[in-house]
Amino acid sequence: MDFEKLKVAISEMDEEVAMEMIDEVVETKGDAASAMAACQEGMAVVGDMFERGEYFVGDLIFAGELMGDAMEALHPLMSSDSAEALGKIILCTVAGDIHDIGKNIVKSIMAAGGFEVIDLGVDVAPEDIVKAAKENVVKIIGLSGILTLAIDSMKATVEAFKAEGMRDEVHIILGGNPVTDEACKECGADAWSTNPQEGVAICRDWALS
Ligand code: B12
Repeated sequence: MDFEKLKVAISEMDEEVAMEMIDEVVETKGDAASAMAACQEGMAVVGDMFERGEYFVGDLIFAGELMGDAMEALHPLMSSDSAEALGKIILCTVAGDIHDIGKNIVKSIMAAGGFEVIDLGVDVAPEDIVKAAKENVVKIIGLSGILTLAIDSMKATVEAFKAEGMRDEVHIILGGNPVTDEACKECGADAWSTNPQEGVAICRDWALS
C-alpha cells in the first residue's frame, strides 16, 4: 500500500480515494497503524493549509469527518481479544477544546491494550473529571487537548485534583499536539506523549505497578 498516496488523499480531502484505500487495508487486514499515521500526517497538512489561509473552517469540518470515518473503519483492526484486563482509565478532551479525533484514536488503542476506557467526551470541565474519577474509582487520567489554550485547562485539571486532596491517588497523562515536556512540567502532570502507543505503555506500567 502506498501510504504517501493516502496522506495526500486525506490532505486534499479526496474522500473517494482515501476511503477506498482504508477499505483495502481493512479487507486485507493490512497495516492499520501505518494507515492511521498516514491519515494523521494528512490532517497535519490540512492544518497547515488552514493556517496559510488556503483552507477554511468548512474544510476543517469536512477533513475531521473524513478522518473520523477512516478511524471508525480501522477500529476493528485495532481490537484484540487477548489483551489483559488493566482496569479503568478516564479519557477526555479538556475544557474549551472540542477536537476529539486524536482522543478517539487513543481510546481505541487503550481499549485494544486492555483498558476499560471511560470517555467523558470533549470540553470537559476540571471538576467533572475529578467527580468522574471519584465516582468510578479511577486511578489513571488521560487528558487530550489540541488547542494551545488546552494547556491551561490541563493545568486547571491537575489543580482540581490537588484541591480535592486526590493528586497523590491518580496518575495523569497529557496528550495532543501542543503538549511538550515543558508544558507537562508546568501543568504538574505525571507524563505526556503525542504517541498513543507510548501513552498506552506508560499507563500499562502504572496499572501494573
Ligand atoms: C480537524 C480539525 C478541526 C475540527 C475538529 C473535529 C473533531 N471532531 O475533532 C473542527 C472543524 C471542529 C475544528 C475546530 C477548530 N479548530 Co481545529 N483543527 C483540526 C485539524 C485540521 C486536525 C486535528 C486532528 O484531528 N488531528 C489528527 C489527530 C489524530 O492528531 P492529534 O489530535 O494530535 O492526536 C494524536 C496525538 O496528539 C495523540 N494524542 C491526542 N490526545 C491524546 C491523549 C493522550 C492521553 C495521549 C497519550 C495521546 C494523545 O494521539 C493522537 C493519535 O496519534 C488541526 C490541525 C492539526 N495540525 O492538528 C486544526 C487545529 C487544531 N484547529 C485549530 C483551530 C484554530 C480551530 C478553531 C478555533 C477554528 C475556528 N476558527 O473556529 C476551532 C476550535 C474549536 C474548539 N473550541 O475546540 C488550530 C489550533 C491553533 C492553536 N494553536 O490553538 C489548528 C492547529 C489548525 C491551525 N494550524 O491553525 N478543528
